[in-house]
Amino acid sequence: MESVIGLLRVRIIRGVNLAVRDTRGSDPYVVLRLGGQKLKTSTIKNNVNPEWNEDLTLSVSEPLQPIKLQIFDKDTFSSDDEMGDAEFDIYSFVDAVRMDLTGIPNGTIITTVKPSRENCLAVESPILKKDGRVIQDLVLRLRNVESGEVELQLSWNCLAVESPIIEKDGKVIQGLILRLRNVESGEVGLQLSWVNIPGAPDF
Ligand SMILES: [Ca+2]
Ligand SMILES: [Ca+2]
Repeated sequence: MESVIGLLRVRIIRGVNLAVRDTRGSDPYVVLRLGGQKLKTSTIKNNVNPEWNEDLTLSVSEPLQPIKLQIFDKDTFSSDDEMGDAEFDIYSFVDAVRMDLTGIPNGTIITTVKPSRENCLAVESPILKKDGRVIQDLVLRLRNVESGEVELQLSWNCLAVESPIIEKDGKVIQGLILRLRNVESGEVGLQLSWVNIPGAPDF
């Protein structure tokens, strides 16, 4: 039985020295997979050192599974070319998220994941407290390709419990309980709903 424990924000920062899959460059985009979820970034044209700075949000369940990353070269008249892949786990990150970090100053490194044969890390990956939250910086070395690294940053959102989106009385409603940051305790419950304004354009 799976249970959702939170939402993981994966910031895809940049790719470095990615493989060439066209005559000159490549048009790279990143695909992330976790369980049945699949998310992708936009495509950056003709650049093997692309800067995406895009956030992709995955719903994380236990038992924890590894997150798979692939890069492709977008092609118009043929199927997209593979530019390597990598995977990473979030055990240490989730452990850090669950710690009580009250009183720990911003900038403190909570733990560091070291590169090994079992992971795709190119360099040591610090997990630290920053702006009252836990983040992890990762540099992944791509496999199954001649070159390329990808830089990512993980962070956890503030949901204290699962946030269901439901339909009630013909309206879509989302209930949220937010855990407050930068303070020793406190949660706030909110409910979002949508109101249609007569005469507003449909979208
Ligand atoms: Ca190509
Ligand atoms: Ca291409």
